[in-house]
Amino acid sequence: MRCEAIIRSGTRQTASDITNTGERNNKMEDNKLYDASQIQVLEGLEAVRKRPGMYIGTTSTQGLHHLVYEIVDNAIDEALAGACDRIDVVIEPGDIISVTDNGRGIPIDIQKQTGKPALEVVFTVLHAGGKFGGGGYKVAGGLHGVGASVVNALSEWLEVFVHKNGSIYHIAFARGAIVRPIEVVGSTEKEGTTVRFKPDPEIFEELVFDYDTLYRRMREQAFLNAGLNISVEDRRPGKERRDQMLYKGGIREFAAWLNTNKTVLHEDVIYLSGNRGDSFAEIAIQYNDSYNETILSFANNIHTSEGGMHETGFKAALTRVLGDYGKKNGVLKGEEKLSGEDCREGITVIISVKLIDAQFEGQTKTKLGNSDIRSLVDNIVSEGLTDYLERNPAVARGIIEKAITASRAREAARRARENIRRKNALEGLSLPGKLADCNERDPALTEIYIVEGDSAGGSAKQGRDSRFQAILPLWGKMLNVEKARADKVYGNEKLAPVITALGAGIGEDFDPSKLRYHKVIIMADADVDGSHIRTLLLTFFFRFMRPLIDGGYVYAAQPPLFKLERGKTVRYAYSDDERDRISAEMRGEDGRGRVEISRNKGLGEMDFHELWETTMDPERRILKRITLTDAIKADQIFTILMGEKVEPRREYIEQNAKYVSNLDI
Ligand code: TSJ
Repeated sequence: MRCEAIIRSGTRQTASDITNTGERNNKMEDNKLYDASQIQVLEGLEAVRKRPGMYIGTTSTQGLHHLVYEIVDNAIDEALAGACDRIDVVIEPGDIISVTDNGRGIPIDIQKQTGKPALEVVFTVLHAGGKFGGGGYKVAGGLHGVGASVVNALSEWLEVFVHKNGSIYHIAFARGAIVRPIEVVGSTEKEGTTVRFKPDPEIFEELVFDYDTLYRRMREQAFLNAGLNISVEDRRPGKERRDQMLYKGGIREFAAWLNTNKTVLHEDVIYLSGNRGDSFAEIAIQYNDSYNETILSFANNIHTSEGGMHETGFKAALTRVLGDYGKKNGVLKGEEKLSGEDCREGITVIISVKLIDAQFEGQTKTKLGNSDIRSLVDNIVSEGLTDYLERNPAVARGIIEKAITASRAREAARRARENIRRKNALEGLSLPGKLADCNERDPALTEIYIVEGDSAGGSAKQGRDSRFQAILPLWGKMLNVEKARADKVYGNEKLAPVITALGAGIGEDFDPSKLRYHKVIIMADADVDGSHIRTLLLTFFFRFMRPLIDGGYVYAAQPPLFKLERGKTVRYAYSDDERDRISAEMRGEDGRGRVEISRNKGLGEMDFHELWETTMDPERRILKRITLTDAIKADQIFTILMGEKVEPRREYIEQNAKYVSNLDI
């Protein structure tokens, strides 16, 4: 497949050579021709080795994995042509990759234009990616649309076995140059292609493949290509693993899989598809009862994370279809209207389009620019979804009611925000009663400790430096943010004081320049309850005050794990290692006597002096800055812990039983 394009660019090179060398049939001239193109080949691949970044983006671990995608994409092209139905990817010992398909085998016959076997041309002629002619859809080959020759140029060695016409053909290269020309090495009844390669340590900073990275990518490709059997196997010693993926339902199964652990509004995944000319689009939709929207879109099997015309067409049609349905069936009253966001609350959608000549735009070239795809997807969804809703009134009612509830909740949230704004304007900022504020007014110099429990709150208030440290104790019932819409969050007795104390608003209104403190420190015990409150706050910040996390304003205080006493000397340790080191130090002072070591019982049981010394004094404390990754992790744990599904919760607790001793949920 890919070699059609390669051969075509080879044609172009040869054509100019022909004008230079004159008569084509002359044997000597033919050799010259061969030499000339050979030189071009080497120059081409040398360019790849000189500037690998231009061809694969980066020589980091990401670039390393990109090599595998390039090869696999070629095998997927064969599957798209209907000529193969299985692809096996193996990480061999020594981080060698092998990719095998059961397609027709790369052609080995001599190309008239180049005088070389197609198999050789595929791996030695650098071709520009992107435009592929001929029948069928061509994957534009990962991020940059370049092919097998680039992988070859960047491999210490690469070899290919082609099973075809009853024979096994073999060819081998080193850093892009042929070291063994094509020869028959055996006989076979099968057909297919195997490519084995070892990435070049002269090029890549990192040579170790990550199984999960490859596995996830291959799983995605298996979802996108219904009926294609893909396996991934790790044969490195100690890492042995194998996964086999085959999704007969394709993107229907993709959508359902994304909704695992969620409560779905309708079991049946809505599947719509259609084509116009050479373009094909398919859409799979399944709503769940959450408030999140998950839209994954693809063009020619490439994830378009910046969206583009296919997503735009989908969103416009969805909003229109649900609005029309609501009006027609009298569920939308009077002036009531559904916004696009209302219609997408709780939706999980996969949009996959295949087209010739895909235009990738945007910052990371992951935004589909072909405008005719917008109307194609819009038409498919307009007609197909309207029809589906007519035929499935129960599903239709579930979806439309969810959108209407979303619309009303959004309106209520807007009013609640207005109220807070108006109240603040009238009364000035009325701070929560339990907040012990600091004296300093410059937010850049101040910090707020958010503390669970009144007793720890009391010690913190006594122990703090009130010039720049504020304390906010939390009390009241935990709110399940997973199940709560914005309007509930504003009024929640546990979270409302946090919102007012921080002073920067919430949701769309959140404005970090209004923050009253530039350090927001969560202080909780190192036990299960502590981790619960940390998870709650991080999830809350993640969902409703995202810039707070992105801006690096959030920290976790680290109370010491151990207290070490010897006579009148008291010291604290924050890790096992530190405990052992300090204990040895304390013993070493006069060689005799015991060091009393106690596990720290909790914030509430430290007196204010201890709390200041160990956890609050900027000179001595340890603060952990919370990153987006921490917050995402918290959010996922939260979904599992607070969501309605019992099974994933049980699984999570079982898996983490060794860390969590008395989880009470
Ligand atoms: F990337 C690659 F080129 F190295 C590569 C190509 C890697 C792997 C694993 C598979 C392939 C590949 C190419 N599998 N199958 C093909 N098929 C062809 O190249 C092919 C076969 C037959 C015909 C035909 O017209 O008969 C045409 C083509 C393009």
